[in-house]
Amino acid sequence: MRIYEDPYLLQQQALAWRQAGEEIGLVPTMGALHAGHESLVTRARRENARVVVSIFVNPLQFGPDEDFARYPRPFDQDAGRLTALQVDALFHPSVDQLFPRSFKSAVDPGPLGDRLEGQARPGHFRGVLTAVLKLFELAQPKRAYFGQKDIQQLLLVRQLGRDFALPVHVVACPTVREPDGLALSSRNVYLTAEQRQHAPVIFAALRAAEAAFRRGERDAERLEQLARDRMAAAPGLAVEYVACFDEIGLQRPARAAAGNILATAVKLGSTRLIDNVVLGAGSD
Ligand code: PAJ
Repeated sequence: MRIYEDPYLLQQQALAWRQAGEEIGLVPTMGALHAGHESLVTRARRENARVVVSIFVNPLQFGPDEDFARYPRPFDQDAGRLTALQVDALFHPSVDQLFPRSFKSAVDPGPLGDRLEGQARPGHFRGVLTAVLKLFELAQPKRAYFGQKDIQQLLLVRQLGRDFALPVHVVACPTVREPDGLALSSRNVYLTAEQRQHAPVIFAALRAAEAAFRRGERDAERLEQLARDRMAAAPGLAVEYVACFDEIGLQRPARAAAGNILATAVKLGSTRLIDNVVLGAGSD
């Protein structure tokens, strides 16, 4: 595995691979890699001649009061994991290399970027899409891999691809979980032992609402309330939102239907966690 810090060296390598007819799979990450990230990399390895993984804690997508400075950055450990997964190129630019002072443009995600996560985190998706578009241009992927766990991000990257006719197939990968259901996240390390003990209620609540859907409940608001009630019992957990929405307009459906998403954001102490399930796809 070769490590690239200079964006233009990575781009030259990517263009050379493409010219040689080798398809590139890209897995964008912010590092602190866990089995969720690894599942994306493993899939990319299976489906492409070349695999590029980026590790870049993107300052553009963090709010002023968020955890940019303290976001975990265990780079050597991450590089070791990626070597073992037979990644061809690890792209690890500095902030100045990717977004130098001369950088002025930004991708406007449009109205869907202001809903849900975007409402809670103003400017977040503008920062995400700006970084993702630049990563696409540098790594020249045929396929790019994104986790279902960040469902709104996945949908907005899909929209970016469609809107700008990007020649990239955006591949959605299922959420990888701990045995007790907690979705893997680089932010789980922030949880105290007690918070960690209560965190599985997030997925349990979503799954309970999803089970109600499969038993015939079609009132989207009632599904949301069911999940909220289930989480209310957990000490120290504050629900930011529970939202049932369709994959296209991110609007609450008049009647919930299979394929709709039930998503939540909660705070356990100062740690913000998100999760979601697809209605009609659950198991219990
Ligand atoms: P990061 O949070 O590091 O996540 C990188 C990718 O891993 C995302 O596509 C995310 O959805 C996926 N992922 C995270 N946890 C997962 C899990 N438990 N199961 C499956 N996939 C999971 O998302 C970002 O970084 C950034 O916003 C980025 C896209 C890199 C742009 O800066």
